[in-house]
Amino acid sequence: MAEVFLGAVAAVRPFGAGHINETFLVEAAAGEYVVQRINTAVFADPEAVTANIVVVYRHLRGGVMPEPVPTPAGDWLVWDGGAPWRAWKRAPGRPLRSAEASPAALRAAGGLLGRFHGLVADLDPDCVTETLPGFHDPGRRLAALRAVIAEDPCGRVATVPGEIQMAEEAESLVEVAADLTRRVPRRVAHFDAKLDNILFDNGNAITLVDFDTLMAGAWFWDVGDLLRSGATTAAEDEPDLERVVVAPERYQAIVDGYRHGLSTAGMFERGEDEAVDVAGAIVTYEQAVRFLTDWIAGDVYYRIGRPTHNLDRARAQFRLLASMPRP
Ligand code: GN1
Ligand code: MG
Repeated sequence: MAEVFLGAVAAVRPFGAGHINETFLVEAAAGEYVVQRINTAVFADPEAVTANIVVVYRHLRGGVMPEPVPTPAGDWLVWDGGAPWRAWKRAPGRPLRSAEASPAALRAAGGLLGRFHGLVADLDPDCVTETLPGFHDPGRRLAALRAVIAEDPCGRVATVPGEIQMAEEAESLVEVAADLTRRVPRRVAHFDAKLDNILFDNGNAITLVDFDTLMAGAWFWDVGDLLRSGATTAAEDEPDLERVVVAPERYQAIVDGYRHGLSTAGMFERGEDEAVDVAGAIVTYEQAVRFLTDWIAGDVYYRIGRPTHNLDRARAQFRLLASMPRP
């Protein structure tokens, strides 16, 4: 498939750690490329996903985001084996695992996210399509959890009474998120701004990757995802729950970097400043609910690497929530 985009190809290997699409690193005559097979079970309208990416890429005029690569015929997507494929120039740098990221690196990551928001602040949110309706909506996610609990398709509800209780006990975050969502401006946002989606070079955060979820909505989802994934040294799926705790200096480094990045490149409007302080808790809660839902549903959404992967992920996110600053 890579040949359609790039001509002769020297080597192809699996790349990255995404849970949804399949990603490959491709060496071609002109350099290294990232070629991806888009999962249409999740992204039902890959043309719209692509259009969102192209509109934002053109607006940014280079920097912050890798360069999408069309085929020589000018197509962004090529269908093969029933799935759409696309290509990017490989951006320099690599993601840092949370345990490797110093507070200085986290400050840089926050700064990059803030700069990205500043750069898209003047882009009309109606330029991007809502490709995954209701994507960031803890109320909808909690409703989906309750529905799958009622159905219990794999008999797994009995394995997670404590986690279900935690999901219900933190329900107040649903209203906190809904209230903020009503008050803050609608923006262009990344919507998957976890640490894994930031490339570093020599401790500098240089590029954001994984723009499939570019949509219109509140910015706080992005800083919340960065806090969820970077404020602890533990991985998202850490089985040793003792390790899953927010380190205040890491949390603060992200918030400071983000505020600084935004203030140099853009600005906050109504409610956005206040939203930063609860964003980590909101996104951690939403993610915990999503992983728990997928565990009970029988691992139908996220790719898993071990049988209890979604259970481990859900437990880690609920544990993280316990030390995440919140109202
Ligand atoms: C998924 O595929 P990946 O790893 O980029 C998910 C995000 C979650 C993330 C958790 C479309 O992203 O929402 O936050 O896993 N993407 C989608 O790591 O659901
Ligand atoms: Mg993603």
